[in-house]
Amino acid sequence: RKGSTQKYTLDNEELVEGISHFEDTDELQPALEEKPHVPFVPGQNLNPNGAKIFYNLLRGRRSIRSFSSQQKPDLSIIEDCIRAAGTAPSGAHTEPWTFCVVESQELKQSIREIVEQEELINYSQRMHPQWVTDLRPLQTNHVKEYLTDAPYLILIFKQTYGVMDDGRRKRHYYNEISTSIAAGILLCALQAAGLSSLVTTPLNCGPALRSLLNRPVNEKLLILLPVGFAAEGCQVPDLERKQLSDILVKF
Ligand code: IYR
Repeated sequence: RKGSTQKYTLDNEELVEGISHFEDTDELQPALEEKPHVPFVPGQNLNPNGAKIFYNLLRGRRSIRSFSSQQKPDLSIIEDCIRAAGTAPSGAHTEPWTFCVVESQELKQSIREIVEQEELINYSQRMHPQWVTDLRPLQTNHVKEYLTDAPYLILIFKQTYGVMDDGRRKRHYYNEISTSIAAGILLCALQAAGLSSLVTTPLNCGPALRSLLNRPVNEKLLILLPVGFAAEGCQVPDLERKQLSDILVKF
């Protein structure tokens, strides 16, 4: 029965006050169709320096907040990056992600209005004073010019469940971590394509942005990612990254 309390469940199965989204029927269906197993073909890129080359690419990535509104990469490049993101592993291969690419200036303006309205309240009321203090080095505030300057906004939604052809809901295991991994691969692909981005998670804006884009209720906004080229004179904080010895523990 829909609405019954589930005994056995995972953290991320979207329980609303103990009420499951899923029908409690006897009928079980595999998330993945029965498929034959085939021999694994390892990647052909056997360059032992591959990881060093990859690191050298990624160490140059910076989050930027000042985008050129003049220069616009081809949409096909964005598509290639999202294709790469879609190779991410996911719980039971449910691929629980949707990437919305916005290039309409009008929509970007509407998104900016929604975000700035909430961010004004976030900065002045919702965020702990320590949080606002911690952000000072980043020189951020509620004004988000990048939302209308960046040529593309990619809104990454996690699908909290899927909907099958017959209308029944399908469990999307680990949908948040799966979509986050896909987002990480997207950042790498954008960097490889010479593009810059800014990972943002606008507090309290998810439902309004989801409605604006006419996305279904099973989709929850995870990341709003402006993408493009840095504006001339774009500055970034002079940050350093942790050393390998600070992040690696060997046993
Ligand atoms: N979402 C707000 C505040 C903010 C929070 C964190 I944590 C940052 O690393 C940066 C900003 C904003 O986008 O301004």
